[in-house]
Amino acid sequence: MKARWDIFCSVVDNYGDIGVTWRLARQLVVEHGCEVRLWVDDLRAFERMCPDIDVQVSQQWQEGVEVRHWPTEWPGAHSADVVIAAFACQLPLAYMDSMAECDRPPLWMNLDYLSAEDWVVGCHCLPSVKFKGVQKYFFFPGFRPGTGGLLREAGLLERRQAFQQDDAAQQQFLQTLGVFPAAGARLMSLFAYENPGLAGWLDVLAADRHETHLLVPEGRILGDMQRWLGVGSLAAGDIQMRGALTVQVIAFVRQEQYDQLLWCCAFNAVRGEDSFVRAQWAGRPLLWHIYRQDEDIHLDKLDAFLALYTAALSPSAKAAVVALWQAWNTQGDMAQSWKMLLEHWPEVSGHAENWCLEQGLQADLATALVQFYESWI
Ligand code: TRH
Repeated sequence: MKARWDIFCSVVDNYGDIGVTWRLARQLVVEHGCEVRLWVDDLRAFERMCPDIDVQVSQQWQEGVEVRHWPTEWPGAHSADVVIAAFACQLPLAYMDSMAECDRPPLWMNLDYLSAEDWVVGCHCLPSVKFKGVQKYFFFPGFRPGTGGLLREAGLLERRQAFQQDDAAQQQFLQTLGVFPAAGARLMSLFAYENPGLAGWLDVLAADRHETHLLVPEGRILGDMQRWLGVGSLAAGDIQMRGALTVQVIAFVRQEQYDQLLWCCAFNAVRGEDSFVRAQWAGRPLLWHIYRQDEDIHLDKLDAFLALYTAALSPSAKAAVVALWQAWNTQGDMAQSWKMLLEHWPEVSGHAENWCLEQGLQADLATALVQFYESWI
């Protein structure tokens, strides 16, 4: 019999919560034959990356996943065999009661935030709290052996490599977005939170000898972009040119298309958690705008990832990557650090592919979850 999984997603803000759980839910269905219900409290955030979502209905099927609206007033449902609370969201009390009433209580896990910090390995799969005898476990994604790994669909890297070797497919895809980069222009994408460091970076891109075509999906960075461009508003379809820099605002695309967008670009600025991972699977140099946390604890996470990511780089290339990422996240000098990065472009590009392939050797997160369940029953 197919194992039944319930995944609970409370959208705190932005798109990472739903981005991760939607990706996981699909993969469990398609690759592991699981029966998955995805409970989401905010279908509008979901609709942005999956426009097929009907925000008016409480139950619908999307790509084999049963999508259930999770309203404030719990509609009632029996416990599944595996229950995932994403990012420490609080399950409805009545649902937890139904977990405890099962003859065979479910495997209950908290799917945690992604971090490269050392302590993650020691905490992965440890028991957490109990509710009426039902044990909850921590499940940590991560970059090192001994963690839950990263979400990666089967064949993803092969599909990505084939696409990157197929110029016509890339051009065709870009055309569907209304993107026609000039021959030889460096295509880049920008997905970030508000960031005062943007102006310094754009200054240096505009003054560069080399042309850059910067694709900006609609979102939180547009205010800073408007200020730098000196325009009153920006919307999908707008194109602005300043020196060697072309800025093009594009609509927020479907989640699958966002992958293709990253694959087309020579450099991707990403943020949060899911786009950060997808940019790594793109095998291209990237810049991470980390999600800000109280007391700057996000900076420890940034350092931990940088230490791991840059370990195989030469000291000067490492310094360039670290300087750029630190500048982007702590309002440092983007112009200077971008120039440093350009000086190490071939090494940093080669490294992005190597890092991706190396990470691709680990079991992916969905498989790791299924294996954990199978060893638990
Ligand atoms: O949107 P994010 O900043 O999300 C989060 C949340 O803030 C969350 O609360 C926090 O915990 C987490 O970051 C660390 O960034 P993220 O994680 O990259 O999620 C964005 C999702 O949106 C991802 O699945 C990719 C998708 N996406 C599209 O589908 N189309 C697009 O055009 C773009 C730009 C993104």
